[in-house]
Formats: sequence, structure tokens, C-alpha cells
Amino acid sequence: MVELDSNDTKRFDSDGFLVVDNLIDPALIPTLHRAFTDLFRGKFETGVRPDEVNWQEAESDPDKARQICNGWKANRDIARVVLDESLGRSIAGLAGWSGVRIMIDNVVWKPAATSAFGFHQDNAFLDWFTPGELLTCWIALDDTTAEGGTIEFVRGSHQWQLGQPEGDFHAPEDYRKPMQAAAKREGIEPDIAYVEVPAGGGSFHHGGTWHGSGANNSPNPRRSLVLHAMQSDVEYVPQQFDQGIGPIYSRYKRLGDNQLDENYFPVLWRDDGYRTPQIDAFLNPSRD
Ligand SMILES: O=C(O)CCC(=O)C(=O)O
Repeated sequence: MVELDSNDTKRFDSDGFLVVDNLIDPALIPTLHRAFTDLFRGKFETGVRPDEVNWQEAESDPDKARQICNGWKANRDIARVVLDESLGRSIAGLAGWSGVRIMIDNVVWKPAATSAFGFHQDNAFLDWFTPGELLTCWIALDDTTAEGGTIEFVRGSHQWQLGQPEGDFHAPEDYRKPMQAAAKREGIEPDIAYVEVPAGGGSFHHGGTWHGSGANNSPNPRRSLVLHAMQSDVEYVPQQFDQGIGPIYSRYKRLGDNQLDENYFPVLWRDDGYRTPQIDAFLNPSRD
């Protein structure tokens, strides 16, 4: 749905993020809410378990914010959004890339009174592929507020030094602490922007931009669906598989080369018109 112009690109380049009101059709939201309920109950439509399941109903701490990574492999309604071609094209336009793949999605649900996510720079975790850079599209599935624990960005922080990962991501004691330490190293007072948008809106952010989100201190749930995208021609760096999240995603490495297999990291959009053909078969199984 979203169409970005050169002013959007300028703002993205200068701030390291861009807030938009219309990323997806709001009519999709009830379906996506149902998909969230299914995933966090362990109901996986395709029979495939997502790569990271960090919260499950009746097993996990109800005070903690919920997160699943690569929900698209388990649920086609999630997949239809995060494998969308036009989102891929928008990401490529902002990043100046000739093509875009999904690296990972995040299915995030913060019910009222649940915990924060620690501030971090996405690119700090990516030694296991090269070029190790992400550009992320964050989609709100509820109206968002600062009080409700929406995502926050530090304006201009994509220009800061890329730090080492530090602190907890899930339920940290002080969710801004690693960012504040980095701001001190830079000698900069952080300028924090909250993404306050209607459901269906959201943001794009550069992989170097510091971001995190506070506890949900509102009475309402705060759900978001996140597409972390990488360039279409990235390659594995197997020497780095013991770094960051490498061990989980290294299992998709092919035997004979360092290319990322499109069945696990599909190409959403490329400037020569290519898109991983299996996406269509996956999203429309009746046509098989
Ligand atoms: O939705 C959130 O608050 C967390 C998202 C996030 O940290 C990320 O996309 O990297």
C-alpha cells in the first residue's frame, strides 16, 4: 500500500528511520490478530514450527512480552504480509539496494502490563552473513502510544559507531541502558522518537539505528509484525557461525556453497523483476 517519495528517503537518510501511517490495509488486521493467537497457542497452520518460539500460552511467564521469530513459516496470513513484494520494493528504495530478501520476521505481542524490549542496533548481530546489514519494516497491529510500549528510535543514531550486543533483549531491568551508554561514548544527548500510529501504520529503520520499546503501561494490547530485510545477494560467513544468532540460522546453510537458500530466505523483490517463484506456491497451496 505504501508509496514512498524522495522526501521520505531524505528523512530516512537523516533520521535513520521513517514513520508512516499506512503500511498495510487495516482490513487485514482482524485476520492477523487471529494468526497471533494461533501462533502463541502453538497452532502452526503449515505444520512448520517457527525458528524461535520465545513465548507459549500456559507455559510461559504472563508478565513477559511475547515474541516468535519467522512466524511466516508457520502461518500463511503472516507470510502474506512479510513476503509482500511492494514492501520489499519500498525497503530496497530506502536502502538503495537492487534486491531484498527476508532475513527474519518478528511476531510481537505485548499485552497490558507486560515487559520491555532492550535497546539495540540490529546490525550488531549480523556477522554470520555479508553484507551484514538490515533494513526493517515495523508494522503496528494496534493503535500505538508511548505509554503502551511502542517502538522508540534515537534520531540520527544510525551514524553512531556500531557497538557490540549488550544487555538483555527480553524483559531487561533498564531497557534504555545499552543505548544510553552508547550515547555517552558518542558524546550525544539521545533524541528519542516514539512511533505513535494507527493500526496498519508503522515505520522503517536502518540497521544501525538504536531502538527498543518500554513496558506496556496502558490497558490495551500492543501487537506488531516486523520484517527484517537484507540484500538479495548476501552470502553466509560460516567462520562466524558461533556469533550472535548464527547457530539458529546456520542450519539452512547449503553443503557446497555459501549462498542463502531461497526456500528459507526468499527474495521478495529485485530490480530485474525476479522474485522467489516458490513464494506463490507456498501462499496458494491449492494451486499445487
Ligand atoms: O516491537 C518491538 O518493540 C521490538 C522490535 C525490535 O526490536 C526489532 O524489530 O528489532
